[in-house]
Amino acid sequence: MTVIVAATANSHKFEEYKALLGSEDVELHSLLDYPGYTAAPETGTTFKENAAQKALDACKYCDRPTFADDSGLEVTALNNAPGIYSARYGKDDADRINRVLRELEGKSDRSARFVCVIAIAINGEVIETFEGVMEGTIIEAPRGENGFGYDPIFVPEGESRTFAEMTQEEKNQISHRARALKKALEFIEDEMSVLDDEFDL
Ligand code: ITT
Repeated sequence: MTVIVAATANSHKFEEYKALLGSEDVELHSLLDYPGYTAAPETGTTFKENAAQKALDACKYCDRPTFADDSGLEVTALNNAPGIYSARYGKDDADRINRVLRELEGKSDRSARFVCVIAIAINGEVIETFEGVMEGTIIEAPRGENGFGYDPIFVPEGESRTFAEMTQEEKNQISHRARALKKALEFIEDEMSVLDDEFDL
């Protein structure tokens, strides 16, 4: 069975990937399986740059096909903040959520989107990146216990519940992460024979 590394130390992301990839013929490791590895600080200016850097660094260290996820929440009325700074917007999830709600006070446009970019690296090379987006709305106060991060204040388009009020399975049907992964899997399926020849997977 092929071992693939999900270059994330975020256990919530990893759980979502495990569920999404459950039927694929792969054994999924996360960075928590490589305790000697410390991810470098994120210095990119886009999700794509950060995802590529995370995938490349981890691929070189783990010597396995690797993918990384850089993701975050873009709020239209906040000039798309917190964006790539989503994980660094406060000291913990509650603090980050409160900051977004505070900054949105008095603003009528509450539209937002979650963005996820997945980068795939094989043999010390970034092969491709894939973006998934889920549009939605920021509500006035958090609702729900599931998920992680900004899920309790985000209602995806066409839904009345927040991501945190949905089961993981329901979130995984429509999330930015699932959308990016679907594109990545389609690419791998289309290019598998080329990748296999080139990289001897
Ligand atoms: P890794 O870099 O180790 O993967 P991280 O949490 O630092 O973990 P990012 O730099 O990509 O990852 O930051 C993503 C942040 O964006 C995450 O910590 C949440 O605050 C937010 N976020 C991303 N996807 C989310 C989701 O599905 N639901 C809620 N919040 C999410």
